[in-house]
Amino acid sequence: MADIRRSICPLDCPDTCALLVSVEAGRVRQLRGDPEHPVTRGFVCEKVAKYADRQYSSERLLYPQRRVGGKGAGRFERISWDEALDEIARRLKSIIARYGSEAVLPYSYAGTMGLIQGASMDRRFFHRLGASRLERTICSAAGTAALNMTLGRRYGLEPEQFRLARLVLLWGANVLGANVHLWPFLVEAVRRGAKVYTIDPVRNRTGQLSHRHYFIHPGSDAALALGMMHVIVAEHLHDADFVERYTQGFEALAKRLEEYPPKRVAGLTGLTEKEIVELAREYATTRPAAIRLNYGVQRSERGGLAVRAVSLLPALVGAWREVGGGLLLSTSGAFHLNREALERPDLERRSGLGRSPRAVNMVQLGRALTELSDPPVMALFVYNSNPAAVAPDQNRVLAGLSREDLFTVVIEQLLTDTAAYADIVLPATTFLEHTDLYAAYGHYYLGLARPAVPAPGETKPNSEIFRLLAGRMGFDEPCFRESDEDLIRTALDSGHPFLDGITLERLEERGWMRLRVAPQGEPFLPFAEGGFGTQSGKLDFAAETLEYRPPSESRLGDPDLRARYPLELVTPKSDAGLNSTFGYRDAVDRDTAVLAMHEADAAARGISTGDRVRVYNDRGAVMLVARVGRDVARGVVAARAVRWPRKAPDGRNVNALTSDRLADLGGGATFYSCLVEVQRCVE
Ligand SMILES: Nc1nc2c(c(=O)[nH]1)N[C@H]1C(S)=C(S)[C@@H](COP(=O)(O)OP(=O)(O)OC[C@H]3O[C@@H](n4cnc5c(=O)[nH]c(N)nc54)[C@H](O)[C@@H]3O)O[C@H]1N2
Ligand SMILES: Nc1nc2c(c(=O)[nH]1)N[C@H]1C(S)=C(S)[C@@H](COP(=O)(O)OP(=O)(O)OC[C@H]3O[C@@H](n4cnc5c(=O)[nH]c(N)nc54)[C@H](O)[C@@H]3O)O[C@H]1N2
Ligand SMILES: [Mo]
Repeated sequence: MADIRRSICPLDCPDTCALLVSVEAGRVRQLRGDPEHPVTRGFVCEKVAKYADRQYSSERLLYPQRRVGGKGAGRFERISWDEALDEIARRLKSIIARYGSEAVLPYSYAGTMGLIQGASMDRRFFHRLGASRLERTICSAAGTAALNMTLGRRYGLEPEQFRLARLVLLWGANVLGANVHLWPFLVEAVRRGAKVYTIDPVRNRTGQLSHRHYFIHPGSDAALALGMMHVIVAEHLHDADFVERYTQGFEALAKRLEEYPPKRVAGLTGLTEKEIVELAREYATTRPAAIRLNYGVQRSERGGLAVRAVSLLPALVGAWREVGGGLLLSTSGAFHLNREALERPDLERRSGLGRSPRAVNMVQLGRALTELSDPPVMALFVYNSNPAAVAPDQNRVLAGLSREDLFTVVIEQLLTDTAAYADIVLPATTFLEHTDLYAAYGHYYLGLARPAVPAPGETKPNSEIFRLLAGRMGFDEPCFRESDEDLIRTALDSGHPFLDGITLERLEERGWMRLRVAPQGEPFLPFAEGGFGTQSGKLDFAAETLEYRPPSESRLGDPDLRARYPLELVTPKSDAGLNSTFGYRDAVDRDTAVLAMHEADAAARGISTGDRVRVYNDRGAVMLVARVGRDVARGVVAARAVRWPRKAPDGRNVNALTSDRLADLGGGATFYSCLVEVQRCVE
């Protein structure tokens, strides 16, 4: 008989599902969605339904190992935990003695969204050590900075309310692929008569199923939003009352908008003048109107401005007033957990460095490993991330990871491309084997998960590994002895009203609870009456910052570059995977091997569907298989991310092409501002 255990999906996805896990004889059999959870609603995506394949994969790391072959060769010998921890402590101490503590660089991202295994003991450890600080910018930094500037708070429209919208703009949002639990609410809205439009350089499944699809030039979203605002203000379709009460800077905005007439915006975005005018009118006059903005729009050189400009729209038309109106990019700002107490940045003072350590932007890992001096990075500590696959400018990253004098520790579940470069590999538990607390960024439910099955082999949770390392390094502060339960209580103890009544014990009952964002059963309307998180409490249009220029790597960018590399490459996520987490799946392998091309661009290069093509620029090259059609506009090519490099023909994925240039805000990544040329391979 199977036991049913509750869990929470740890993946970096807006849906953060509540799961029911059936366990038989100590093994996970099946994962299902919790039918009671208002957003999960009883179903999970295919990759998570099949998570047992990952859990029990032959690639699973079960013991600590030490490198015996060359860097990257992936040849290891089994060692004991004591040997591994002793060797790490010895190497760290000698590197710190010679180069100083900033020669140590942690590298982690969102392999798990759990706070305990993602941002607690590990952060304490590196703060206490005085390691270089990692700026965790690879995903959402530009958009985060932009939302903080405009709304002042990362709150958004609740997913459950989309069912009441009459118009939904899916703006850089592949809902079916990367946020599938929003889909049923859209289906409900459509049944009630709503229209759904997609704005995306790629027409994926979501675009195919929408009422209208707008092929927008990559990185030009700010121009479209400004163009829509131009029409709205020129035709007096804005909500003058909302603007008057809850915003500032409207006069200057109106002046700025004169620079964005539909004709100019058509040239910048690829939409026609008529489309821009009609979209603006429909958006301003349909109530409630919802925008699902996703992070695809901000992975560009103008990504910060794009999110700023789009997030002004609902305030301009007063969409925040209604249930079912407004915008959703992230809800994460509502999880007012006590992160400071979890991460303890104050421990830096005890590191002996005498100041705050330098910051290293994770987008520029390749540069950090190959160019930083004073001190150079001599020890790299990777966990919850797979930079050999996911970081841009892959050739530089791999050159850095190949350095014989770099001491690399990787804590992993599977032998990833990054782990293959490690000197020491430590085996980590999965979410089904450890305890964690989960905030979300696509809804307002906080989750708690206990192990569903025992940890296999000698795997350990990250929190335990950093506790052990702290001991080896002689850190005797009591905070390094706190249990995972202590850490959860610490996180919940922030005093914020949204966490009122939410305790570890109450979370244990069902595994999840709604934040107290509104009284029970009532919708949360974050900005219906203003209440923006800015200093003045008003949304500031800040017109002086609303100046759009095309990205340098785009069809309207640097003329020399676009002459050599005339095609704009976007590399959005694969429906079958989650970044590189499911890189072992054949479905991911197939999906990420394809380059979508417009038929005119293909014809000009003598390329047909099924041809092997070489995609290249100054940074590198990858081999893909062409799929010719009309899924992308002319001038754009698209390949899904993120393939395991070692599964690709020459050990490189699309990140061999992407740039480590930073976005206009927040130091964010610019994966989707990337010019390339494509050529047919002669076999
Ligand atoms: N199945 C699956 N789900 C996932 C992930 C995954 O890898 N697979 N990844 C997770 C992660 S890490 C994140 S951050 C979230 C959010 O993930 P998102 O950032 O929303 O996902 P992407 O697919 O990268 O981008 C969304 C859409 O934006 C489009 N896009 C690209 N450039 C532009 C542009 O300049 N303008 C406009 N308008 N659109 C553009 C892409 O073609 C894509 O359809 O999803 C999560 N969910
Ligand atoms: N070309 C291109 N590149 C991209 C993107 C893109 O759209 N296009 N998207 C970017 C985005 S949005 C993001 S968020 C990044 C994602 O980058 P990452 O956060 O690095 O995501 P993953 O590739 O999924 O790698 C997560 C790793 O963490 C491991 N892991 C999971 N749980 C645990 C745990 O509990 N302990 C330990 N020790 N390890 C664990 C998994 O096994 C996995 O190998 O990629 C970025 N790269
Ligand atoms: Mo992400």
